Amino acid sequence: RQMCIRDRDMAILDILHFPDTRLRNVAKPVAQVDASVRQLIDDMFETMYAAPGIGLAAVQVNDLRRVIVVDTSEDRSQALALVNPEIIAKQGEETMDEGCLSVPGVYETVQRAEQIRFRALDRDGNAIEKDVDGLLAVCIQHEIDHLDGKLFVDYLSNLKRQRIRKKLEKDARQGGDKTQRRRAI
Ligand code: GNR
Ligand code: NI
Repeated sequence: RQMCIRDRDMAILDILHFPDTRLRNVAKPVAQVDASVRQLIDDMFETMYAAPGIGLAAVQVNDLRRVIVVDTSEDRSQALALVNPEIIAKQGEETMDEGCLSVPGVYETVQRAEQIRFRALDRDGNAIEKDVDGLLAVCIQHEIDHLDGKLFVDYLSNLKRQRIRKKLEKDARQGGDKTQRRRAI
């Protein structure tokens, strides 16, 4: 018999799609970065890279802990896991075309802060504080929004958001988004 305790393997988790009301849940702070949080982080990385995406928030996989993962590098070498992330300063404005794994196939322009300073715990439970800008700053703001039940489509007009909701409801009725269907054939 094997005597050591072994973590289970990583897993690709199901991502919730707008307008699923579970995406409106507000995540709760993590009290301790323990083995179960590290398992969640590993599963979220696998899910994000497989999607593929540049970020993922736990709320998107129906887990209500304040955990996000991001990697905005071309070669997927800049994995960053943040627990209880908080933006402590913002500067400037930037508009960028955004997409979201929970709103598949939709890309719209959103305005956010250009630079941010954030505080968080890393995968080892150590406190980190950092200044970032560009795509990484946009991505972290997008992910922290998810932890507060907010989606990028909330920044669009009611009319645009309603159109997107109808399109995704139709996609769901027809059995998943087009990318997944195409891949399955
Ligand atoms: O993969 C993603 N791409 C992206 C592009 C521009 C701005 C934000 C993002 S985040 C998104 C992944 C996602 O949905 N994270 O929550
Ligand atoms: Ni998203």
